[in-house]
Amino acid sequence: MSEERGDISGRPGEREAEKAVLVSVLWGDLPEEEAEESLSELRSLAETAGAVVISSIVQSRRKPDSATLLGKGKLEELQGLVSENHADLVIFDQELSSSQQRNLENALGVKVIDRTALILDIFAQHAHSKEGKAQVEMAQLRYQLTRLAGRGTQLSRLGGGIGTRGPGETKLEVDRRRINMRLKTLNRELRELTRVRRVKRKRRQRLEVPTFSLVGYTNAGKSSLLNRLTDAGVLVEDGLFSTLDPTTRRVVLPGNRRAVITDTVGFINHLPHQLVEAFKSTLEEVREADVLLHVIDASAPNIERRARAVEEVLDELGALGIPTIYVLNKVDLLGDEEREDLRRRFPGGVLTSTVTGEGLAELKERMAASIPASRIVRLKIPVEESGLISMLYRRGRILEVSAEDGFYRLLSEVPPELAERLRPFREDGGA
Ligand SMILES: Nc1nc2c(ncn2[C@@H]2O[C@H](COP(=O)(O)OP(=O)(O)OP(=O)(O)O)[C@@H](O)[C@H]2O)c(=O)[nH]1
Ligand SMILES: [Mg+2]
Repeated sequence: MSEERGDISGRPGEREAEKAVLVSVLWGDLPEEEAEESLSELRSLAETAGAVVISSIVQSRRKPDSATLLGKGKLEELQGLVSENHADLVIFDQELSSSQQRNLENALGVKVIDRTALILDIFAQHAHSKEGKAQVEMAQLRYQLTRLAGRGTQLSRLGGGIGTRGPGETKLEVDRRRINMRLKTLNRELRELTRVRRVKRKRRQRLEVPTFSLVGYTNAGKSSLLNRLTDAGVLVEDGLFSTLDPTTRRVVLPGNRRAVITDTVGFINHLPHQLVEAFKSTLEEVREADVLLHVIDASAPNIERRARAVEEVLDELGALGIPTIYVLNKVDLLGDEEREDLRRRFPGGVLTSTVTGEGLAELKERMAASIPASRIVRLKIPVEESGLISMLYRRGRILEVSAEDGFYRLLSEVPPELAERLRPFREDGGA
């Protein structure tokens, strides 16, 4: 993470990184390992948002305290930690109701946010396109609306920073009437942007270029993979949610098969549903793909659980039935035994590394094999149709060519959709 990113505060002049204490309250029978992993993920999220994590507290209870989530003793411990370390903010791994948040802020005298607000904040900082910004702002405002009751004064008393920042340099709206007005405007803007995106996609679909969509947990290496398979030059970063805006690039697969690959926003456990809702238009790209490349960070802990989290979001998007290639990435970080184990657990997967280039050729082969096979056609094309000839060179493979009185005779391997378009010129009956 760069110095600059750590400094973004949403308020000019405010340069100090915020000091945060993390809190996780467990109840029911959540496995300890899962809770620990969740807390370490919360730490990465907090750091991505620009905070410095100074301490964390875990409490197991039979059931959560309805007023403050934490029990009385732990709350006192937390008060101590906050005042000793001059913490600026407390981040809960579990969702807080607005009254719990208010009670906690009153007891602690600092800003208190939950995991959802933290993720929304990161999205707000990483949104660049007009569409991305509108989507994030919409998600944030919807989240604000559900917890506005009596919190307006707190927000201003406890200052700005993480949890109060909107996309760009604006501070989040806290007034219900103004939020509703803003939501109307955003809705209108997003509808128009969705329309434009659909038109573009339709154009691609008319050309019948097969589409691959990169999906996966955040930080799995989706953008790195896009960069290695094409020359996209998409931002790659060791932080969470670096990519929000979808990027689509052309790729040439073995056999000279043309396709496009789309990179998009990554997923995470407990991805705020407001975000999935607001990003529906961006995520339509995923639903419309012919094949999904599910990228998995094979060096991460508990990859099955992460894969499941991704599949839950895919399900929500109606994209679960799309043929999928599992891409087990970052294998440069694994030993031989771990690789073997991985092959057993994901029998159909391709092991890759965007660092060493391992597995990328195999992945391209697999991608080519996953789209409809090309056809061999015999053609007789008038020499004036030079456009067609050059298209054949671009999109297919010429196996034989000869010229005779004003015609070219060709034997060519072409993708199925092109075979269809060449029907009038075919000498093999066009079957
Ligand atoms: N060791 C290793 N690191 C990798 C590999 N691929 C990507 N990375 C690193 O993993 C981090 C995340 O890579 P990205 O390509 O930004 O991941 P992403 O899935 O696009 O992440 P988001 O857009 O944030 O969801 C970066 O620090 C990359 O350098 C790999 O094959 N091996
Ligand atoms: Mg990315």
